[in-house]
Amino acid sequence: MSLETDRPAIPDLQDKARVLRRHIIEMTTAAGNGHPTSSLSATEVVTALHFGGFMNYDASRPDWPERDRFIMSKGHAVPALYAAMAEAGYFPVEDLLTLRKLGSPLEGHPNMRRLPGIEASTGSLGQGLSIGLGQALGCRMDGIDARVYVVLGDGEMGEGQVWEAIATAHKYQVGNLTAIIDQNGYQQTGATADVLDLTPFAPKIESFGWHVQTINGNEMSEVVAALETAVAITDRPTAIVAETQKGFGILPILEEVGDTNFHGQALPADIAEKALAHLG
Ligand SMILES: Cc1ncc(C[n+]2csc(CCOP(=O)(O)OP(=O)(O)O)c2C)c(N)n1
Ligand SMILES: [Mg+2]
Repeated sequence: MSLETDRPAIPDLQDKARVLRRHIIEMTTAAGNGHPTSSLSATEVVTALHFGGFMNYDASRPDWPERDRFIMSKGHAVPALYAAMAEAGYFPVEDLLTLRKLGSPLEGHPNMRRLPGIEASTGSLGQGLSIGLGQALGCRMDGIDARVYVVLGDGEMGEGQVWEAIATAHKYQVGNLTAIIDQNGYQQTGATADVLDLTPFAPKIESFGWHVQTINGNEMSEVVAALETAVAITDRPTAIVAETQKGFGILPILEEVGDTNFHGQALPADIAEKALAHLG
């Protein structure tokens, strides 16, 4: 998928996001483990990047030097990425159901040594933006015109290393790096506001010299518009603060269950069935 002239219509991207959401629920429920709600909040962003004509990649050549890079820094949300990779043709869609199974390269957190197309092994939060910064600088040094996209969690933003990367990206005026913060309001143990409230993110990141936009990250048209703005900026790093909802797409089901964070657990089979029916 490449070239912005190929950009699909918003309803088509919304349909693709629904396909990814179904995969996310099915694979985590089959695994009996995983982070469906963390994956669901980031689904519009992952969908727009992979299928909206933003990322230039070739699934048959995962190591193609000219490719754009995607890093899921909040590595536990990798089911969203696996779903996109399967739909993009990196591996068969049926393999999604091997998530977290012994021997499968679809580990609970992304492993670049085992699954071609994974750009960084993440899961220990806070490291992905530094890795992405290194890759963006590497591309620049090699004369490769590629962009690096990094998705971070709002809880993850409490890691000091993220802010070191933000400062350093400004120092080198890294214009081919885009960070997307999935501000879903929760982290592992509760509301991000209660654990460590760093909102609003935009003025803080802006003060480091970045270009920052704040959007509704579950509204596909806003995600596409923000990415269009970001890719047009090449003289400094860009961030998109994506205000999202954890578990977006199946919120009424989570409300019924009585847990709208529902962190780090798969939906039991009967609830997953309801969630899939709700998604349509
Ligand atoms: C360095 C580190 N500390 C703690 C954890 C455990 N952990 C896994 S997910 C998570 C919450 C992350 O919250 P957020 O970044 O907001 O992501 P969300 O699940 O809300 O998308 C934590 C603390 C970890 N993976 N890495
Ligand atoms: Mg969060």
